[in-house]
Amino acid sequence: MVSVNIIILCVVVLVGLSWRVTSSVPIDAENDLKFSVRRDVRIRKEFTAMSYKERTRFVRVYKYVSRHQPYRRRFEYLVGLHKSLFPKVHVEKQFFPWHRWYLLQFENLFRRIDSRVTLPYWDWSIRSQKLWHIGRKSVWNNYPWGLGGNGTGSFNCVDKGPFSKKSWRLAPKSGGGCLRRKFMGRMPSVVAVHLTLRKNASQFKQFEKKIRKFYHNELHCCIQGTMELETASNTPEFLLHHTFMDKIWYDWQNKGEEYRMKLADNMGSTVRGSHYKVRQFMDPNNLGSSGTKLRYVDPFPGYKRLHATLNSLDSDAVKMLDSYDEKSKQQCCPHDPNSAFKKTMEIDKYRADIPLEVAVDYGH
Ligand SMILES: [Cu+2]
Repeated sequence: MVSVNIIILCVVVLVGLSWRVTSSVPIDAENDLKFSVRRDVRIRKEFTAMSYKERTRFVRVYKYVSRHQPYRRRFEYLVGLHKSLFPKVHVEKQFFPWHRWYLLQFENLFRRIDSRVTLPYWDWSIRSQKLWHIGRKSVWNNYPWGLGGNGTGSFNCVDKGPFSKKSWRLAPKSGGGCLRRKFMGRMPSVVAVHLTLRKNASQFKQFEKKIRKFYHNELHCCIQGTMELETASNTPEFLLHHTFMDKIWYDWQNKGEEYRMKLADNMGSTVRGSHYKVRQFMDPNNLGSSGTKLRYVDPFPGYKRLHATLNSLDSDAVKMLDSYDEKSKQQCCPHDPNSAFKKTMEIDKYRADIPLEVAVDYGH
């Protein structure tokens, strides 16, 4: 009789325990332990090459973390960090390593919910002509595996999809309110990215500048809205864009040993906002000296072959393959001081409008 009671007690305790585990971590808790051995290799894939299931998982975890404590506290801290360190981490000596560290912080946070999640990247260069295309497979759609689409109305609020103003909002630190987008322009193609990757180890400065000041800035400007602000890291597209910037650096680093640890500045300085040294976030095979490895999967199987083929042509011939003219004045980021000033005024107007909009739309 005693043993039957013990068995019943054990069953009750076990059921209770398993309920506790699944209820405290609502998404895929059982996989957290099962996949923990893979934690030290971060395989990042191109968003549109991922299955709908994988994409949905990312979107769900992103939304969960940004809305629920205790994860939300960390999420908002990271958003605030990008804002407060903004001028310091968008300079040559910090840009690459700092953002590599920063992306990893988000990834680590998401993996506390589901350890199968890694950050996706968006290779906008392979569809530079159809950047804002809304479709089942595109980044932009209203399915559970999409990031929604363009903003509408006078505030350019995203009003449909997983990040619609009804189902998701920005952190108070970012002014609260809806996610804003106002798509414009287009981006350079994979041919331009190829020419950037061609830069040799002694041309690090040019390589880095091209990515930071052109590719990086340009997409922020072309999406406009929330992506133009210092609180841009409050958007899912920020992660997809920056992970792509990191992937280009990764591809360049993998060209050879002499590329791996290239940085114009000394690598002994601190990765801002962390206790790491810059040199600890250079090597994709040993992030933070923790043994964690970074792996980017190409957007399609022939990607390396494409670059090898382009490599066999001289750069003038390659340039002719790209219809995007870097010297044209049609870029999204304003270059002449007048339009840059106008843009700043516009952004300030956005900022000023935020509290009103929060009050009108959400009632708190
Ligand atoms: Cu940034």
